[in-house]
Amino acid sequence: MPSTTRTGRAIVAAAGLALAATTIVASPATAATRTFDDAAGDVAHGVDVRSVKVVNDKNVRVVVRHDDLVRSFRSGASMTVYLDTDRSGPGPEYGLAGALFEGGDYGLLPTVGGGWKLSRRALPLECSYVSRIDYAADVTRIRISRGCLERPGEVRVAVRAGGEQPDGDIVRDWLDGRRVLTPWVPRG
Ligand SMILES: [Ca+2]
Ligand SMILES: [Ca+2]
Repeated sequence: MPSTTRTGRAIVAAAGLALAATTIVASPATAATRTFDDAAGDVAHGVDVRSVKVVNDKNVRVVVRHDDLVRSFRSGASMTVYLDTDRSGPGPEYGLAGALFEGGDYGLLPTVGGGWKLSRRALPLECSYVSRIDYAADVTRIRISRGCLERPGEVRVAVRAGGEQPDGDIVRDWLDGRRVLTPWVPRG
């Protein structure tokens, strides 16, 4: 019967779409959201990056999941989220750098010299941004108003987390690899 055939095709097509979405995007929500996974346990420190979600919408939001964040400064945990907002300029244009222990400071800084070095001095950015740490969920949530970033279209990020082990060794965990930027995330 024709109606059965149509239904069958529709189901096959839907299954194919669902499979493709699962393969390419870990958490499909809107076109403006992408999630990127990183290896678990590649550094022996709670700051270990597990995944990074980028939301390019009303604000630019970056949600980083870690293995285990703790309040104590002894973790030495820190993170820099580099933001590439302009294809025509080399490397990322901004970096949000901060400590991931309780009471730690953070700041959004422009990059200098080809993208990976942060300016020592913050520009007087007349915009709002915030970085919040959830120690129970082991998540860092960053929200940056578009005005801070000269109202970009698409954006992409690179993430570097670091920490100090009890013996004093410093470890680093880049999302994917050193200075590796994610694919571009379109404006939603
Ligand atoms: Ca990792
Ligand atoms: Ca750039």
